Amino acid sequence: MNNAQRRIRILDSTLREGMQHPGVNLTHFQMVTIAKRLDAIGVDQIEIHGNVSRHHYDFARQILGRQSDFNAEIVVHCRSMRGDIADAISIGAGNIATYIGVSPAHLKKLGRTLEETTNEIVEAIRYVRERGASIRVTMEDATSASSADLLRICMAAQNAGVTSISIPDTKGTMNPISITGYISHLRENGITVQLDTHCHNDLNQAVANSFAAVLAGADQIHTTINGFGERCGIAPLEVISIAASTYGLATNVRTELLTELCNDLYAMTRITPPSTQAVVGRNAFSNTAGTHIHGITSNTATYLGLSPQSVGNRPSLVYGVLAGRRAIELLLEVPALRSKLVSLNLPEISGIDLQSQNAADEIFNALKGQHRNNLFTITQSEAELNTHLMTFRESRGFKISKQIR
Ligand code: HCA
Ligand code: CU
Repeated sequence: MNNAQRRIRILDSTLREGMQHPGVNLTHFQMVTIAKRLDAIGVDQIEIHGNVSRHHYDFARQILGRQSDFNAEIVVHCRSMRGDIADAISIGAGNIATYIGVSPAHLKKLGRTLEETTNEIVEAIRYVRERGASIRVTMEDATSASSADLLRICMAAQNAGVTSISIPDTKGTMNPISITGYISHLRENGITVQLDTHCHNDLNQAVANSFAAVLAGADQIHTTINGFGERCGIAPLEVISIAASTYGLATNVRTELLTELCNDLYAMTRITPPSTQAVVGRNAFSNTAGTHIHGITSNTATYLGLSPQSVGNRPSLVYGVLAGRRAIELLLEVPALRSKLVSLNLPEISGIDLQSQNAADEIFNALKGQHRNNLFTITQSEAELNTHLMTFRESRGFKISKQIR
């Protein structure tokens, strides 16, 4: 499929799903800050809680009072109940998202039949439309219902005038093939309204499932910053947005602002960022093994498939027991890196004359004698690293090959 021109929409739910992440407690000031940053970064919709608590309701009132300051639409998430919907509309909500369980387990929990639930959905749509607002209906636990039941209930919602429908993988048990089956079945059988995908990450498939859903016909992906949310969270904004452009799908997201936004949310919540986090993590662009550093000193395209700069992150070279000779030669032959090495004042290599003929061998042996693999790290901006690599290649008389994209 050629997706070159296809644009997908992003709904960010950090201020709703993300608030359900253990340890995330933000003040109104912090929540407004996040909302503004999400708006500046270019998401299409920002989802918030309705009257789930006094704290959230007061925030909703505050943000809805300033909707004209936002390019993104503000969507208020609430139960499929008149009271909740009325409360949201009374403080200015123009976009309502109601959720109601449609799987056998959820119907049992609510003590309702599928037909009764369908009637409630239709009633909620009518109620919201009469009040001039738009309505998304979330078919909670959709991926545990049968495709046939899901189609029936979505068709009833579409006929009642729903604006969009969310098909969440509430328990995170889908894989790209099974979620494709659900979305394709809806699209092939007359569901034409906007479809949202909201994939939980319990099996680490949230990103893959979100793209599978989009390729099968969904229009909008739900994300949160850092993937925050219930249990293992949902698809992370930072990965979805850069992956979209890597896969040839357009979004409005200014990806170069992602790393800072993700780090700022960690700082606000005092949650420790995992070093392995994709795209924005500390190690997302670090190379450690001698073979890797050898690769990128020849051609950065060998081991870096994304540009750190495109997501606001920085590349780094981590030196330790696995550092190869080439990695050490790079340090010695590029003046800026050599002075960096000197300034580190490492006991492991103290006493080695860096100007001597066999300095590289001596450092190599000294590092090999260690067992740690993070004795020191050279972190650079992408431009600086590229310049260093070029200097190095030139000093060795290499043909200048490709830089980091
Ligand atoms: C919830 C459930 C939900 C809803 C998703 C959506 C889910 O926490 O209320 O509204 O699209 O995962 O099913 O987050
Ligand atoms: Cu969810």
